[in-house]
Amino acid sequence: MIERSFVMIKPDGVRRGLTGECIRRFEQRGLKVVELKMLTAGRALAENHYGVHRGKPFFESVVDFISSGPVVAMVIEGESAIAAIRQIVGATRPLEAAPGSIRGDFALEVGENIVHASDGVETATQEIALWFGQG
Ligand code: DAT
Ligand code: MG
Repeated sequence: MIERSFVMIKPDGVRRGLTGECIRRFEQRGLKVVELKMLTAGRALAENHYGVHRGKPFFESVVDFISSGPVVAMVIEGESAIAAIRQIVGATRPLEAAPGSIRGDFALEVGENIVHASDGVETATQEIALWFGQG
């Protein structure tokens, strides 16, 4: 199935100059970037994006973090894109992320794990609408 995923280089990834490295890995796998923009998310957008985590102890810190500086927001398309991208990104906790994954290669802390990627078809649809609008 050809799928679309919402992918974002988080403020730590942008600050560390890892945007190109991340995009290279997605493209090298055969996936295609179909939308891309750089922006700094406001509080409302950040809270909406992480709405599923509202009430969890780390909610405030992830919202603060994601809105702390510029991010690169993308829609990436391809065969089984959602699972393929999660594989390229690696596990949420960098110490559990396989070497060779983005988080396994470049991150140490769960709070600064470089990239966000949609975790399913429904969340991808919601996140693409949230960040790029319906049109
Ligand atoms: P993922 O980004 O792999 O989809 P998630 O949706 O479970 O992970 O969590 C969203 C982000 O919130 C994650 O990238 C980093 C942060 N986070 C998750 N669990 C955390 C925790 N236990 N402590 C601090 N931050 C956490
Ligand atoms: Mg998630």
